Amino acid sequence: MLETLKEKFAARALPMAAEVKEFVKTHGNEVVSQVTLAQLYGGMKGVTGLVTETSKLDPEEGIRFRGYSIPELRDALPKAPGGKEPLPEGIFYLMLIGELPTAKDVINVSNNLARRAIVPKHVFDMLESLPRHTHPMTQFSMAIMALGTESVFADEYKKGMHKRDYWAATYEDAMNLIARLPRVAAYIYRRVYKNGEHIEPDSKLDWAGNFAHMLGYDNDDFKRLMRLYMTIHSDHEGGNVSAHTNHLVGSALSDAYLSFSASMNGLAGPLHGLANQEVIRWILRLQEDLGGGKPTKKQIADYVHQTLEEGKVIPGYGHAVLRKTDPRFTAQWEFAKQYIRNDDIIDIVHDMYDVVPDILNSLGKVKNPWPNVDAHSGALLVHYGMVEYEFYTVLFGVSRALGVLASLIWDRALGLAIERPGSTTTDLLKTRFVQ
Ligand code: CMX
Repeated sequence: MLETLKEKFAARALPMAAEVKEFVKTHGNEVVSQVTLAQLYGGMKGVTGLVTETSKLDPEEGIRFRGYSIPELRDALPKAPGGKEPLPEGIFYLMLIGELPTAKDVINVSNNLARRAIVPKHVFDMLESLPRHTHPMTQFSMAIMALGTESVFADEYKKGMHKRDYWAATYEDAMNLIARLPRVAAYIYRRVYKNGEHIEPDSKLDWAGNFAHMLGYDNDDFKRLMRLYMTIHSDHEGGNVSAHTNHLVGSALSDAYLSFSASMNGLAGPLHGLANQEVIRWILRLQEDLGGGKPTKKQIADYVHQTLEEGKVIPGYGHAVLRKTDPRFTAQWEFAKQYIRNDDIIDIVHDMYDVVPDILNSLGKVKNPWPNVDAHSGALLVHYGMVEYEFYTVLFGVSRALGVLASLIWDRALGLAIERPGSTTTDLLKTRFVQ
């Protein structure tokens, strides 16, 4: 009989939980990382303070999911029939199980998600009660909270579940949530921008293909883009704001809906996921200021200087960990090369790559002058007609669910403790270090 995903996970994670317990018992006093005073004030960057099994970020090379880089995964993960881009169900399987899936494994995940994809009516009713101009990320986060009425974990906890069963209830919540998010996100998009003309799901399509369909973009290239987009945005190790928030809130045994909604509130910040809308807003304003058309590199450089003089950041550039061009940026550039010709906004994104890093370097303080994932994604969406940039972070959020919810299941299986770092005060630090 075919092993289900849940059984496969249990077969892998439960023995590992026992190993980890032993590992901590034997090596618990080893020092992993030290903290300087500057790091206390500087967002703890460079301090290894978390365990996240699903992916690991290297500052020079970028993200690896269970050891596989993005170019390797574009090759190795199963594709939709006739397609060239990986199916995101595959990266979810990889992050959860730790091994590359077969095509059959991916179909099983796809079918499993399709069966779970029913969104209760009260979620749509709640969305309808909000003003249409409510930011899509706020609507998204609130809809996730409304979906929480269905939490298996909260229900079982109330009934007195044993802690060895936490992971299984979290698995159910995570799968239900991943299954339902595209429907909720598409509903928000169609409600806000398409006169509430909603599109029924097509359960024969894969998870990302169906998402594209419900958004109202049925052409094959957009479906390809969604598969790539949902794959590359899914995870970025554990310390970024959305992943860390999900883990932190989840560590209090808040269910997956509470944790993931909190995670999305972090993603909605302009220094994190909202940067994808800010990039397009920045480019559109530049075009508008110049009276339309394509700016020269000199005009782009002038606008970059002006933005910096106004005390703002250049969205899509820089990173807290990466020190090279983000491979997620490169994957999108390659997609553009493969599928798109003659597009002004994409040309501007590419021209910015020639202009921005030197200017940021010249400031002498920016640690990474290179583009991140958000520098490119909006331009691809605009190309296919999705110009409503305030929606972009919702797409990022749907994808991010794959990584952070796979991690939450692992957190529960490994029995990770409530997170509670210590804090201190400036006075105490001064007393200690200033003579
Ligand atoms: N434009 C202008 N200044 C920048 C900059 C940028 N793109 N990136 C960094 N800097 C500045 C910082 O604001 C900081 O200035 P102050 O010392 O005056 O406060 C200085 O350079 C040092 O910052 P850093 O150590 O290089 O960067 P951080 O780790 O503090 O911040 C990040 C990282 C991503 C928040 C920052 O690079 C930034 O604001 N980028 C623009 C927003 C963006 O694209 N965010 C998306 C990141 C990817 C994602 O999470 O989705």
